[in-house]
Amino acid sequence: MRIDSIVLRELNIPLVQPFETSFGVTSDRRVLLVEIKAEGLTGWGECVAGEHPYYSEESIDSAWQVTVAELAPMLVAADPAHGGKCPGIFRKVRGNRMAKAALENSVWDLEAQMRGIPLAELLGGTRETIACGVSIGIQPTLERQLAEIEKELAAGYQRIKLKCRPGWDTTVFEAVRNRWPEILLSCDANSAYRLRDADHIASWDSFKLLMIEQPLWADDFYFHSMLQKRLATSICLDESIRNRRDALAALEMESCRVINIKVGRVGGFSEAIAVHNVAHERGVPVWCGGMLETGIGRAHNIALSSLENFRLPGDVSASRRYWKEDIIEPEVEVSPKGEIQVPDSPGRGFAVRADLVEKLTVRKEEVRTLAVA
Ligand code: OSB
Ligand code: MG
Repeated sequence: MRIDSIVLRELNIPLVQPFETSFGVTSDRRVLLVEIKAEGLTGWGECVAGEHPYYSEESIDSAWQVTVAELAPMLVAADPAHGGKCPGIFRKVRGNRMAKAALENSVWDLEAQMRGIPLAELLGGTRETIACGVSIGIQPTLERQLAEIEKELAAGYQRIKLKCRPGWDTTVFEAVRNRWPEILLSCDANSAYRLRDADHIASWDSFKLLMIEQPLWADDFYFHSMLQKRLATSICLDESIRNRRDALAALEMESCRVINIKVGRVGGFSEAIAVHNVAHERGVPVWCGGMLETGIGRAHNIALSSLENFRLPGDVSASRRYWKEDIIEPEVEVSPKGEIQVPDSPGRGFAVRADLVEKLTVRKEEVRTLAVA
């Protein structure tokens, strides 16, 4: 495809409510969007890097820099025919996976439009609906935590994930299990524990959690494998899995029994599909993680979640949980059964509200192609 321009934008948007994890609180999102114009069409991508390099090494500022200086010029020069070509095009640049994913995903988005097929179909997805869960941030009080869960269960969500850390764990799980003995319940520590906490973590087996997400270091497989041996509950890895090889290593070492796939964390749709496939071949379920995305990243997550091995409810929730007004139309809605309909129209299936995007933009930069004589 002949790329005419790549536009980067930073949008500032307040979350409907602050989101607290073991690594900090987010109240206002700084979102990096990329817009690729080619052959009269526009592909969109969202860079899921955070405001700070806390979840991973990347931040939206590092992603902006590497996109403008390295990745966007490489993409323009390569003239990609297919989203799957992007990992090869970007290979010289180490890491920076969230920056790469925003561009690669825009190319897939464009390609689906060019072919006139849904993005989900282009990715190889088969599901017509996807199962949804919610990730609930650490709350100021236990009462508030219970009230949040009650609200999300009433909305139909199929799985509740609680953010936890030392001091906000056992008491909370116990109160939740007493009130709701049967719900699908999981927790996510975002690396807040150490192997010396193994007995403490093993005591959660009595709560019948669906999984414990990323209890130990963000770059670890080995100690997770030691911990997994001491637990009845499955470990799910998030931060540790950067690519297909990591997934393979983690499964070979039995560091986890479930994998959270975030398309930004693994560098784009190609690698996300590869992680999905390697887990599928080994009978290990995956689910789609979230990074407090706007509608663009959310639409891409929905398409990805339509692949067969996304067998557990994801952190792909309704627009209204995050934003007063989302930047796509229609907004993402979750049915009373806790499902999202996978769009069957061409491309991402959600229109981008250009006026609103423009209004929320605080920084913009265009990478233009050199006119070829
Ligand atoms: O670890 O899954 C995580 C949000 C930001 C950074 C890391 C994580 C999360 C979430 C939120 O859990 C998921 C969502 O988008 O609702
Ligand atoms: Mg996580």
